[in-house]
Amino acid sequence: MTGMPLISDTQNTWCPGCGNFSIQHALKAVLSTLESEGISRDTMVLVTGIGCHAKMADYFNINSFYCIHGRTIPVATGIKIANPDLTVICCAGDGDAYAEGLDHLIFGAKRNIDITVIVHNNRVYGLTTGQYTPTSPLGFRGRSTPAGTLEYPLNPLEMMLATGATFVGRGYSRKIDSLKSLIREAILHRGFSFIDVLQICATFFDVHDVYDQYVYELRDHESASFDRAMEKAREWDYNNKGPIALGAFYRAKLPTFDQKVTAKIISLEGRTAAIQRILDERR
Ligand SMILES: Cc1ncc(C[n+]2csc(CCOP(=O)(O)OP(=O)(O)O)c2C)c(N)n1
Ligand code: SF4
Ligand SMILES: [Mg+2]
Repeated sequence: MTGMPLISDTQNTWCPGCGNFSIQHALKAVLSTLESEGISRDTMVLVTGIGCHAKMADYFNINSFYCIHGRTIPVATGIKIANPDLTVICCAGDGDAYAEGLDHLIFGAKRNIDITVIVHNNRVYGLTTGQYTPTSPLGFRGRSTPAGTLEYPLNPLEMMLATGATFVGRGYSRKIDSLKSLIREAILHRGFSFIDVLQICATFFDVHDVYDQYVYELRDHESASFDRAMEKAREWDYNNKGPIALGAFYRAKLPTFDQKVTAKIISLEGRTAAIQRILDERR
């Protein structure tokens, strides 16, 4: 695929004004820069869930795995362990990552597997036309909750910090420059990197006026401190209006799961020999 445009010619079916366009644009810019810096496109893999966000797999000319709902992380984990040289990126939805696939998200963070998870958090099930998700605010009126939800939302940043993610950030689909820097840093981070992107769903949950009013960029923040990161993560509860910090909340360097697996369980030489044996048996 090297040499082809990064964006495929597949017909794009996102609604006009959808925040997915911005995330696509930011990811494209980052991948293109990484390619020009020597990371071959052949070593990049994009794993997506199911939902509007998941069409990223169709819209990029890159190795991709369009998996079932909520399962980006186990698939990405398998890919990374099978070939630790790959750069593995997941684009998941909020329904995908925080509902259907929540257990996988937690275990990905707990293991510190070296993958990047970008959650297109539009706080709604977009593809299935507007049901509430774990990050929809209390009282959200959607297709499945016409009288409003009765539940408080999850705070995904707090959860990711608590479960062991070594890079935790938040972006916003209308702040593309900071989103680009965040995505780049997350991809280059060794370990489980997680970005919650506040993504506008123009059709079912367009709260850009609220976000535009409350977002601000983190400055002079001690991102090496777990306690400071948790404090910042708790500043906004995904429900009430309040200051919404954007940027890298937490950065830590710890051994990764894939390093431990290759060091202790299957040596790279053993893996190559095993792959060769399987190939020989099939001939
Ligand atoms: C196991 C399973 N459960 C439910 C569905 C139906 N389904 C498809 S997309 C979707 C919601 C997607 O929401 P989200 O992950 O937030 O993505 P978005 O469309 O908002 O990008 C659901 C429930 C499915 N395809 N598979
Ligand atoms: S339904 Fe929402 S998330 Fe899906 S394409 Fe339309 S605007 Fe985007
Ligand atoms: Mg969604």
